[in-house]
Parts: sequence; structure tokens; C-alpha cells
Amino acid sequence: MGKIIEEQYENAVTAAFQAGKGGNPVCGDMFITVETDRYFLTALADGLGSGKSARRSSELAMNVIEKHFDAPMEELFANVNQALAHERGVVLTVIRIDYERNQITCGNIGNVECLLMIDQKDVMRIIPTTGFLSGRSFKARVHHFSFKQNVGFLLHSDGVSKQTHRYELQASRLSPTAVVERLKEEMAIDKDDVTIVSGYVH
Ligand SMILES: [Mn+2]
Repeated sequence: MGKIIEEQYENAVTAAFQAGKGGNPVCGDMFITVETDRYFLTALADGLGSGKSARRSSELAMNVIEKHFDAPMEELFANVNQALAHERGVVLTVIRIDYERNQITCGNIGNVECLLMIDQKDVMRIIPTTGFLSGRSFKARVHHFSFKQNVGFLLHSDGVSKQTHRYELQASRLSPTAVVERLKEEMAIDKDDVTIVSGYVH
């Protein structure tokens, strides 16, 4: 099984864990992080189904996001949707932090679990939506928040049993790795692919 990967960025630290369903070496989920002078972006796509075909969908989605990371969120989702016209599709959550405007934009379609902790205050949960992206008409939800100092986040696919993990995220300033470590215990690897990503952006 994979291990937790930690990454250091200019303005962030992240930790991530992935595993394929039933020990499959291919995980159908995919995530990316992009950091520029102005933005920090992280995205997680859960390809429908599992294994290789799921992976192809989520990879197509991540390629689009990497290329258009600074586009308006609605446009970004439309581009991903278009790229998946002949695929099974993905559910997707994107968090983009804009340092210049001190704004967080969070786009979501489907049931990737997403928690945000803004300025060390209460942890809030982005309510999952129904639907997915596969080239048809869709409705993604876009949320805007402002922040002053810092943002903690936790994203995971539905291979982790559904719960809110507010307490764990509150500890993320200390260690996103500890958050991921804790959530790993709740994964259902026999049922689905698993991806957990946590981070602290300042
Ligand atoms: Mn899944």
C-alpha cells in the first residue's frame, strides 16, 4: 500500500494518501496542486467506477485544470466537462486560494468531501451536490469566501467513510500528515479507491 506523501510549497504544506480499490495498483482518483505567486490550487477528481477507466477520466480532468487553473471556476468546470464527453466521468472539487484578493473559490460537483478552516476558526463543510461531469449538462456549485491569514483544507474521495472530520482539521496547522494519518483508519479499501489530501496554506 502507498504511503503518505508530504509536499512543501512556498506558501503551503500538504499531505496526501492514495490507494486503489482492493489493492489495485491503479487508483481511479487523481488530485493536483498548483502554486503560483498569486494562487494556490488543489483539486480532487474521483473517476466513476474504479481502476484504469476511472483513472483516465480523472487524469483528463486534472490536465484541463492544470492548464486553466486561473480561469473563472464556472468556465473551468465547463472545460473539464467538455473534455470528458466520451468518458464515464468524474465528481470533482477544486479549491483555489487567491493571495492577491484574499479570496477562496471552491467549485464542486458530486460527493468529494471538502472541509475548510479559515483563519483558524470554525471548520466548515462544503455540502456535496449530486451529479458528475461526463459531457452532459451539469450544475456545479461555486462558493466564495474571504480569508485574512490562512486556510486549512481536507479533501477526500468516498473511499473514506462519510463523516465530518472537523476536529482533525483543526489540528492541521500542526500537521496535515497527522490529519491524513487519522483518516486512513477510516478508509474502505475493499469498496472503492481512496484519496485523502490535506493542507495548510498561509
Ligand atoms: Mn469513489
